[in-house]
Amino acid sequence: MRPTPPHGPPITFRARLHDARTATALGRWLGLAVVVCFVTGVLSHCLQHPPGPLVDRLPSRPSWGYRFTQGLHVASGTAAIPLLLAKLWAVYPRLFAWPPVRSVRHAAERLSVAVLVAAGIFELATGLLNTFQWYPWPFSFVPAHYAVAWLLLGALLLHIAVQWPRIRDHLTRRSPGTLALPAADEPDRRRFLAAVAAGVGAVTLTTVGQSVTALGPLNLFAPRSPAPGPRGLPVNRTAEAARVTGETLADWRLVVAGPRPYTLTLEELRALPQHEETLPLACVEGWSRSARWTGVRVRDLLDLAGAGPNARCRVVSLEAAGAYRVMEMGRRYARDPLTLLALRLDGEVLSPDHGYPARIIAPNRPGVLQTKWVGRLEVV
Ligand SMILES: Nc1nc2c(c(=O)[nH]1)N[C@H]1C(S)=C(S)[C@@H](COP(=O)(O)O)O[C@H]1N2
Ligand SMILES: [Mo]
Repeated sequence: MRPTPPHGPPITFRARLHDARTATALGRWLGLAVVVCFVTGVLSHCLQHPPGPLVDRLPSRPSWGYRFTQGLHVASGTAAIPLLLAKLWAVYPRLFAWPPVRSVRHAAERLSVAVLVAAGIFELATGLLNTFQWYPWPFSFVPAHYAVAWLLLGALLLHIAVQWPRIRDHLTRRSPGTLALPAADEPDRRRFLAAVAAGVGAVTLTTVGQSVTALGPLNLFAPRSPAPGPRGLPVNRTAEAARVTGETLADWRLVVAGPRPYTLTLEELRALPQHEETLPLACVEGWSRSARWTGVRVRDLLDLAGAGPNARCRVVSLEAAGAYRVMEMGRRYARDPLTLLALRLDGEVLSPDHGYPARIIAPNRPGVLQTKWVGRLEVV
């Protein structure tokens, strides 16, 4: 006698689940996730590495803009992982079709699918490992992830064009004649798609807490939140790693370069008008958290140095070396009253890991540009 499985009938392997209908149903969701991920990724790239003409045009509002779009970038990329796995499972028998090449057109089509699959796996794998700050490869993450994104988009558009007749049939709910497919979903297909949806829901709910504060308690798998730094705010690079020590800070002065250069001690900086703003720190790796920052407006500091209304600002950290030692902000960020040289976080003096004695916090900016351990501001 065969044992009865506890939860309904056993799921048997059916070739039907590998048909075009399943592939198209999954492709619709995977395509949506990839497009959202692509658009938010290009946006993030523009904010981090603004092309010349955009430097002074990038908006500093809404202040939560980058937090939202980068949260969406990481969430849509994470959701795409189970979708891509399901999609590959649905179509894999076709990847071994025989003969491998029937015509020039068929060869081109297969080549485009190969590029699509390879670029998709590359983007999701490098993106996921980046959220863990783990780089087990010889190339530089940002340029590679960005370049392959364009390759992926091109291959995706080509794939949609080639598959358009099937996609159209699916969307208009016509039964494709040549494939003799059932018009309606059978229970096994519905179960399969429901399982994929449950998988997507599960990975999303257990990671999105890294940027959606209300879902923080469910955040089981995202790398950042489980080990928050001082004052409940994660730290990517510690003062120790940046080699900013007591010695570096011994006679710290803020140097402001411009038409009327000056320097300030920490006491003098504390004596200037202080402003308090609630602004998020939104890391490109997906985590974000809002905090209350207190400090001096960068605008005021630049004006004291004789900056004009169109001045940009260059910020130099005390850190000896590192990709984020020098940062530039365009006019709109430099003039925004929310942009602070912060001295306090949630009411307390900054901890060394959060950038003591002074750090930048600006609205609608990637975390990598929120420079810590500031030693020098330059009017540009
Ligand atoms: N000088 C300097 N500033 C820096 C960094 C850095 O490596 N060096 N890391 C940045 C990154 S990637 C992020 S996400 C934020 C994190 O700020 P926190 O460590 O205070 O949470 O700081 C930014 N400021
Ligand atoms: Mo970051």
